[in-house]
Amino acid sequence: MRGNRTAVRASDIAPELARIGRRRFLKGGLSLGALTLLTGCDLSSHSGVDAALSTMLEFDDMVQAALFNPNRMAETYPVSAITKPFRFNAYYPEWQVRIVPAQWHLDVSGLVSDKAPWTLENLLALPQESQITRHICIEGWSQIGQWSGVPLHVFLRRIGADPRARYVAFRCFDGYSTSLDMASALHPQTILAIDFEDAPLTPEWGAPVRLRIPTKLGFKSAKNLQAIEVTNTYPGGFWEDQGYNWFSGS
Ligand SMILES: Nc1nc2c(c(=O)[nH]1)N[C@H]1C(S)=C(S)[C@@H](COP(=O)(O)O)O[C@H]1N2
Ligand SMILES: [Mo]
Repeated sequence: MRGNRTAVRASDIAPELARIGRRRFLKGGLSLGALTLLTGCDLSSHSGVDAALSTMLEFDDMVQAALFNPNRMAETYPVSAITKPFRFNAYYPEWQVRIVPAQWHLDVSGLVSDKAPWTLENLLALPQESQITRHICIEGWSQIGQWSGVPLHVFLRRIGADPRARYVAFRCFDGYSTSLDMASALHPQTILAIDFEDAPLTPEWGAPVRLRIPTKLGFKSAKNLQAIEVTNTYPGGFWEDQGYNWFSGS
């Protein structure tokens, strides 16, 4: 991140602006680029938001740097930047968080040569990587966290996934789902996270394994994974099926 833009967060934006952005984003199926351009236009015609304009423009830059370009790396941060306390989000309240099923394993299906399910132990035996990145929720807030786990490209190669397949779909044991294009799935910062701040993920943060993809909006970072499928059939997802922009990152 450049200079004074480091401090800009989605949460700095007036709720009013965030609402405009979200509405357009949801209803229009816009890319993030188009969304921010349009919210920029909206800003100038919307009364009472002039003071927030420069913040919003900087937010555009932050989002550009973090999300727009799938070939670029998302910004990484020092340990001191980690957000405390970390914010929980799901389509249900925190008290409804489901515990990890006994006999948990990660199912693998579709265009892969090895469909054997994975235990946590098997995943921990693969190369691990740690990253401190910003998680940006479409609701208009962001936070910096530290996740460690197996780079998804390592896992996909290990199971013999067809890299020419279009999609990688994720299903979670809380009923959630999402999907990625193959290029984003293979991005070096896309990981199957197992640890959160150097301790095993707890159920609310996605135990035992969650997707963590800093080049996309937060809803793509599926928690509590149950199954991964490599496919050419558009998989959609929980929020995608309700109108969230599918790509949500560039
Ligand atoms: N399984 C599952 N994963 C999920 C969700 C969910 O409801 N269920 N919500 C998504 C959304 S919208 C966000 S912002 C992040 C929140 O992650 P956090 O609780 O670690 O902050 O999880 C994402 N992954
Ligand atoms: Mo989110």
